[in-house]
Amino acid sequence: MLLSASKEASCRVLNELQAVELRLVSAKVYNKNTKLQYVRKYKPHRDDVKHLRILLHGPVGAGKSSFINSVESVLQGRITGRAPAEANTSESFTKKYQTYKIQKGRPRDFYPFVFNDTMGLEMKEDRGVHPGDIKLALKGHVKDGYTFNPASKLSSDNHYYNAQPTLNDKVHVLVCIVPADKILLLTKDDVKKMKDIRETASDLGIPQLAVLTRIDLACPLIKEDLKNVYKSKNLKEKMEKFSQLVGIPMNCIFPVKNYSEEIDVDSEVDSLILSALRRIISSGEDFINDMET
Ligand SMILES: Nc1nc2c(ncn2[C@@H]2O[C@H](COP(=O)(O)OP(=O)(O)OP(=O)(O)O)[C@@H](O)[C@H]2O)c(=O)[nH]1
Ligand SMILES: [Mg+2]
Repeated sequence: MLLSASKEASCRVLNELQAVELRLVSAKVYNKNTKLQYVRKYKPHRDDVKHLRILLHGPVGAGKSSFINSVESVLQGRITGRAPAEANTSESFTKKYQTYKIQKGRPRDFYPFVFNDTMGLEMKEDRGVHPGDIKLALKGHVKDGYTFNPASKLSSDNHYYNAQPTLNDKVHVLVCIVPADKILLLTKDDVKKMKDIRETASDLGIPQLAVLTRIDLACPLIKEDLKNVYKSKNLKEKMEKFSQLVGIPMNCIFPVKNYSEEIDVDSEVDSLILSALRRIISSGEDFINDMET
């Protein structure tokens, strides 16, 4: 009799626990769907803006190209890979300035935001993107297909120089992509280059955010389970360190795990990418609404 009463009690506790777990899972799904809906429904308020232009910059191998592929994978619900990404290169794999659009539904129907992929920042004089080119890109002066030349910035007589950029050619959000596992390896010069680009963006009033990639490689707890992202002290310390170095506030730094080796999309991976994307879009939208022309 006693035994069955305690059995009943433990069954009740188990059921309650399952109910709590179910509520947590549905809250998470709801949260992810809310972010997804925001992105799906987004349309620039201004009629003269066809799309938000999001410029990615950051160290070599940080995951810039992978981030574009990851956003596309989240929005298409399957792993895609148009922006070539490369494992283990000491030299930047991306050489060309390229705009990436993401298909929304039918062919030629695209999301009203585009990404510009750039070559990685590298300190050696003759390697890596010239910071002057990033500054020109911010103002819309660089045309698609331009091959970065680390030795010198794009000159105004070059075929790829856009002398009269429209509102759609200009950059509306600058995103610094940084690898969480290499924050401690950033040199003074790396930081100086990033700050310098940031200052130019600030002068133009362009909002700036940071995406911290490779969080799975930076913290074993996160590698074990991505749900640990907000529990990881290790990651928090790295975010704080980066925030101090470059001057980007903590609430403008988004940790993500890019799709790198997965063959299927995953809800936890999607959720972090969508948090970053939603904020990128809302910052860009605020900026274009404040712009005069
Ligand atoms: N595990 C893991 N690997 C990642 C992540 N993001 C990127 N990678 C890997 O890191 C490597 C470099 O990624 P890319 O996307 O090519 O980096 P990039 O910034 O475009 O590099 P460059 O074009 O060479 O400047 C690739 O092998 C990616 O698969 C991540 O979040 N987690
Ligand atoms: Mg790249």
